[in-house]
Amino acid sequence: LELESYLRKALQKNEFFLCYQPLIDLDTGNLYGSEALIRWNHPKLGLVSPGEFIPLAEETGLIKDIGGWVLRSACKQNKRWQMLGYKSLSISVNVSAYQFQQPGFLQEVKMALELSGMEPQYLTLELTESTMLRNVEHSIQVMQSLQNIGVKVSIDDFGTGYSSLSYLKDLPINTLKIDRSFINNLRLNTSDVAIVKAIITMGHGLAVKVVAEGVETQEQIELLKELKCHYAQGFYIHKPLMTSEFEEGLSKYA
Ligand code: G
Ligand code: G
Ligand code: NA
Ligand code: MN
Repeated sequence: LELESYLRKALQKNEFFLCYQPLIDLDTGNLYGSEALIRWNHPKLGLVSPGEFIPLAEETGLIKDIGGWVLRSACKQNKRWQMLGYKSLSISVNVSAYQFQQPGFLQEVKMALELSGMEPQYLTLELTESTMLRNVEHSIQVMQSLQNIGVKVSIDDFGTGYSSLSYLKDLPINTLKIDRSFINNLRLNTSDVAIVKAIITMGHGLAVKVVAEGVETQEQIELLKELKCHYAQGFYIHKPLMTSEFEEGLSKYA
């Protein structure tokens, strides 16, 4: 209850900020973009993990405002980086179920794009399988509308939800993001190799991009390259970075 009352005030008190975790293109080694990850710095509690407060924000409906803030902030920041010269830098934003199912969600996305001036093709929205499966018909409609305005849609934590492959062909998506549980222990001679290989092959067949998250070793990178995975993200490449750290990194990729 205390956490909830703190959370209610966090936006107006400016206690949230975003970190950015780089995604690299495995083919070229170039920076593709980043995933925006929310952080909450409370004066008494210190850093509270999103794993703790996002579920609470969902239960209380606060996620609507918080999620809107994340969208607008992430688009604004990415546009700034583009204007520094990194013209094709992309940004991924996590969208939670409650936020995604709101009637005004599409409008909120359009608003974030307008306010930032960022072109839609540089924005990817990450949805989990459980988010989409809450209401498949409605989800497909919203995802289609997003694609109609040029925004990309990614399935986050792919492989951990109710992974029925039957709906995959009907979902308007651009990217599959393989859950880090399959990547963390990925090395030669594990069954994870078979699973990851199958997901990547499926991605190529469906003409969607595949991202591996949770990459923690060079061996994993090599394997993912061999398997023709498009993009990678993980602690081995970079941990989530503060805005200033990300910007310093940018100059090295120039
Ligand atoms: O960054 P970290 O590993 O602590 O994130 C924990 C969880 O919080 C992850 O599942 C991540 O997807 C989620 N998360 C991080 N930032 C956001 C955000 O801006 N919105 C939503 N809905 N979830 C987020
Ligand atoms: O649920 P989602 O995939 O959005 O979670 C993203 C979170 O995963 C980030 O908050 C980040 O802290 C965490 N993460 C990113 N890279 C790695 C990694 O290489 N290993 C582990 N264990 N976690 C990671
Ligand atoms: Na994510
Ligand atoms: Mn994920």
